[in-house]
Amino acid sequence: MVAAVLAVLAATSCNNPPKPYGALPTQAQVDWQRMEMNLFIHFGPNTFSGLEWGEGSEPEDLFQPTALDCRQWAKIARDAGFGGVILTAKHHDGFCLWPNPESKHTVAQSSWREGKGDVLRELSDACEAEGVKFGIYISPWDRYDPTYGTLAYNEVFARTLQSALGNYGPVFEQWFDGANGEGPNGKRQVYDWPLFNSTVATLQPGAIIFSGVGPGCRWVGNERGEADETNWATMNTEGFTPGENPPAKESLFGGDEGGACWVPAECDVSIRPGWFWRESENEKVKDLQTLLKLYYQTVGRNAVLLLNVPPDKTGRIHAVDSARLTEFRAALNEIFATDLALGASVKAPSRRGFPPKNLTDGKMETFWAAQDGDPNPELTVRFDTTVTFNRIVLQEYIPLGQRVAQFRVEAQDANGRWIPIASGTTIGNKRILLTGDVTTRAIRIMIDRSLAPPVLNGLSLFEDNIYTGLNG
Ligand code: FUL
Repeated sequence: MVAAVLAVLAATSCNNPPKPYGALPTQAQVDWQRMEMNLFIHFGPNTFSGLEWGEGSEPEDLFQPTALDCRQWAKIARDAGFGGVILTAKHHDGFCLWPNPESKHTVAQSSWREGKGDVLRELSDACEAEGVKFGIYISPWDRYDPTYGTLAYNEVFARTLQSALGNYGPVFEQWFDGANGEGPNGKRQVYDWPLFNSTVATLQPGAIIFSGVGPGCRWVGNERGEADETNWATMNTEGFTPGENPPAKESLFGGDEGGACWVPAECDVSIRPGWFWRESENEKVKDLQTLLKLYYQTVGRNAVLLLNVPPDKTGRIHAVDSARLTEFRAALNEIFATDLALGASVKAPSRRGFPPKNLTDGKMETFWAAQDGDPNPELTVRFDTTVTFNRIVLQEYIPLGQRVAQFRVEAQDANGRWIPIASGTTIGNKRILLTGDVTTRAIRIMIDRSLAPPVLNGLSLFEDNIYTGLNG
């Protein structure tokens, strides 16, 4: 006990801790961002019809997975390093993958397992067994529900949320799709977002709510798996609503500097051309180089990657996709196996009782903080021997807010001269800079602009011999 208290004091060594700056994350948002990657599962009648957007008129019997295996999905997610799985419990066609008492268009009306099947149950059990988190996508747009386009639908939808969020254990993320077309009677719906969000918050207070404006995390504004190089977790959401009245594309892509709310970006992208499985796309599963590129331009740019890997008609993830994820994990393990900066000596003239060596100790909860009022702090890292690297990873201690707006990195050559090797704008939870091979005994980081004294908790260097692209 005493040892634990001493360890915490040593970790923060805080007689004078830095003050938080601006909008701040909740603990759930910090935990969510540090998960880095989640698996998206698009599964439902479209898996069997080949459509991307089902019409709502599909017979319930169309849904006939022959060997549903949610345990396989959860295991694949865990083995590939995805912290959570998010399932399309109801897509735009309205078909519910659980027996939702609010609807007559669900697994309960299907002959599949004689109406006794429940994919949400199987997946939540599987996630618990495999140690990954369980998340739910529910489309507000519904092309089946007869009340769609009337006030009554908002109540039906809130009760649908209750049924999905109230009966299957903890949910780490609730995904609200922004698509909003016409219902079966040709009408559109004005959604009651305050009702929907408060329903989620009441039933699952820890759940991160995804939508075009959060409040938990925001859509990045594209479906190609890319966040902007300048990416703030903060955004001004006032006056905007999900779907219909979105913030500007640039705000979704890169956040707003000094924005009033903490709504980090999530990048949803499919491993295949479509969101749902199709035989014809088995040959078009993204290759390893593309997956690595996605990783660098999402996780490496202060965002979370939500990679869609849709199961096939059997209800299992196809061998092509699972093999690709195995390759992806092996590559990431290899690239990030050896942190060449781990334990390196760091000097920073500017500090406030938080030693700069906290940057290279490999821990998330220890940090270096620049002195108040120091606009351009500088850090110098020296290595015992020459190191060769081509990836620089910087991390801000986000529980205290996001601050850094511009920085440069230089390396010392054999003659002692400092040579520019990289520059960037925002850092946030994680920024990975891609460089050519750099061989040196020292680097320095100059922070040229920061909204408040910088607080960094990570500086790592790696040598990636697998990804051949330059974009990151
Ligand atoms: C979009 C939907 O229309 C697509 O079908 C898919 O679910 C994607 C993740 O979101 O808005």
